[in-house]
Amino acid sequence: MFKIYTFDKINSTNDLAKNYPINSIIVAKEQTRGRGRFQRKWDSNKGGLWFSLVLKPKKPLFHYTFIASLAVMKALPIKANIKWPNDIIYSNKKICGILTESFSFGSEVDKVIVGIGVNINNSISSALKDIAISLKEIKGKVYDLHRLLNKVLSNFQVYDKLDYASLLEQYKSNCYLLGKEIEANTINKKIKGKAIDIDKEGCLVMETSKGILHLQEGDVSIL
Ligand code: BT5
Repeated sequence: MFKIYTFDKINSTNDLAKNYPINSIIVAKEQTRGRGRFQRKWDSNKGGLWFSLVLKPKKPLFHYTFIASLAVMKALPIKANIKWPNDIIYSNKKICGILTESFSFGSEVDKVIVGIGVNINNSISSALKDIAISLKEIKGKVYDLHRLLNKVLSNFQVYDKLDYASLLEQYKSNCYLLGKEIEANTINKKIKGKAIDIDKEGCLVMETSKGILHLQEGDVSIL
């Protein structure tokens, strides 16, 4: 039911996706302006899997990030974990990042764009070596991007059908932060504490010296 459009080199699949109908998949072999959250740069040279899904908004945005996280994690032939809110991690390094956005032309949100970037056969720049990893680096071989894409898309459809309670349960049981001492960097503060749960609104629940805290956004590292 998805229609796949592939491009050689574009700015960002999330940007191009805005102009495409619901159920389109925009794939780029290379992105010149791949984006992360807060307009951060996402390295997207050849060999990686860079794509966006155009979906009809049916649920809160963060549900799509949870669905995509599980879909990618289960499609990879390695034991990867989810790192709240939008990463897939292998041996403490990021192999995938997800950027979920909504677009409206009138007063209502009419498209959800789920952007997924997975390091597969691409080389990791020296600046990111300590925090990023590719599947090729882990397994020592090259993978078929089209096959992996299809696997992610079919997994996505499976997780999309789950009710939210089951989705959250699956997400939590694969989220490696839970039970660990962490430091969270949010837009305006740094917080240390123990990650204990993810609540119904998708917030990370932390136990801190000042009490229980529900974090809506942030970058988290394990202490
Ligand atoms: C993300 O942001 O992790 C979301 C990345 C989404 C990328 C996809 S690719 C297809 C679609 N089109 C787009 O333009 N974007 C989406 P965030 O959590 O803010 O993480 C960004 C940070 O990850 C950067 O500041 C770097 O530290 C690091 N980073 C950049 N490129 C990376 C890469 N290829 N692999 C791992 N880490 C990377």
